[in-house]
Amino acid sequence: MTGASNLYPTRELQARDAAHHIHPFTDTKSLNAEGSRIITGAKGVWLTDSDGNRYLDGMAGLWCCQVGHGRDEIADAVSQQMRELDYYNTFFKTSHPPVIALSEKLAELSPPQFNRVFFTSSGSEANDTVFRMVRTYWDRMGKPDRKIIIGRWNGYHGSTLAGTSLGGMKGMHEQGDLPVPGVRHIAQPYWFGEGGDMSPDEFGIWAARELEREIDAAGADKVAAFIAEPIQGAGGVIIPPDTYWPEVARICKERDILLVADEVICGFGRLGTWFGSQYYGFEPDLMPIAKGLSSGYLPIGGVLVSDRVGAAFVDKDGDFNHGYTYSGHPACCAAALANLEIMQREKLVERVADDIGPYLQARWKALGDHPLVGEARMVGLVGALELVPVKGDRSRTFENVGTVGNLCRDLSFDNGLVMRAVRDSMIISPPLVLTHEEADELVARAHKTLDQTYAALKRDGRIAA
Ligand code: PXG
Repeated sequence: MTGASNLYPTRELQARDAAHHIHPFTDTKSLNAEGSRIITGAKGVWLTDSDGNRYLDGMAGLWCCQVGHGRDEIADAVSQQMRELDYYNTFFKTSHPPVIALSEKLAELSPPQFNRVFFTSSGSEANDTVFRMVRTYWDRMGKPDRKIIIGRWNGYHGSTLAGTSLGGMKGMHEQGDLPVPGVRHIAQPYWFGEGGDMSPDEFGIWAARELEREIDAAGADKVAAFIAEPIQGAGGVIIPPDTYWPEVARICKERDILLVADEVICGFGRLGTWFGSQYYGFEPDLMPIAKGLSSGYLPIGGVLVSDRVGAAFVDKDGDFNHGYTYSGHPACCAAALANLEIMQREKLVERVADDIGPYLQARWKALGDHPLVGEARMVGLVGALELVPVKGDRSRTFENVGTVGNLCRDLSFDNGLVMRAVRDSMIISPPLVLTHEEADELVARAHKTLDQTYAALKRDGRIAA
């Protein structure tokens, strides 16, 4: 796979990286021994590394690059904005045209109950905003006892203190003595891994009623909000049974609990709808967003605020003592506007619903016939393959969970396809501009990778020959 030109001295870059750069979510010692992969360019759905190898970017960067890489239109919009107004803040009674235009655009694209947005630079900051906003909401509504926020085990809401706390990643909680007080977690709607003998529909109801049990145990008058991703991304593309979301929505409504849909991954077309909550047909009170908002070209996130919650901040007196230097950064807003313009012009959301979504889903789900795959699932353009030691037996997992996933991920890279491993499942979330030919290529490379992983496991005796 090595290309003809090698403009970049890979080993030297790796050595400098190892000497000075601490990577996120990484065992730095072992990475430095191995050397990082240096990505030097990207166009469309393709990445290039410092040795000239090409990879199909099956993860759209990190679940974010909806419109594909290297779009001049976004680069031009940012460049022009920086020349006109590089930076100014949105504190102290000031605003500027790009933040006004983007606020208006988001009100137009989001469901009718959303007419306002609070900007951040990331999804984590969006969830820190949610944390303070829901508690402040109830204070202002005269119910200061409503403080508990409920999240889910294996949910992901970012890496800041609030994001980590709201998320349910135990390995993250251990580092920093989290969660902060007042956060509780319930079971996730992960039928393949945790559904036992229940049917998916029965399990969906059971998992939703875990919320009911938690709220009622705490006392509804003590609970501020429930936060969840419509489909869990980082947790392993956990697609809930169809019964789950309607039941969660009923439970929150009956008890007057604010419902927060974390749309950082599911938003901006990933499920073939502008927002994941629309795919599942429920109406959240708050929606944290990031990633696909700018396709990752520049960092920007925010919280879409419903009229209900907005009333406590817009119609009542008093500062909301919260904000970031880069809330509504002009260049980031310009990137987001250019990105949304492309998404609308190229009808990318409709394309995921009616064209490339169904096309890739059919081929991805066919990988479920592979002897190594226990389940192949996909909604819109986000999917997972559960790798299992014994096909047909959901109760069996590989020893040393994660090692098979990592092996498969490394082989996938060697085959020129970026898939992400979560435990022993393989994840894809490709750019929404993926063509049919590229989808065929993606599936062919994934298939080859599964064959190689299977053969390696047989050789090692980890799977019956
Ligand atoms: N909410 C959700 C649902 C996310 O997926 C965040 C919040 C935090 O966003 P920021 O912009 O602060 O990263 C995320 C981010 C992975 C991975 O390995 C996933 C995310 C971030 C980094 C790695 O799957 N999701």
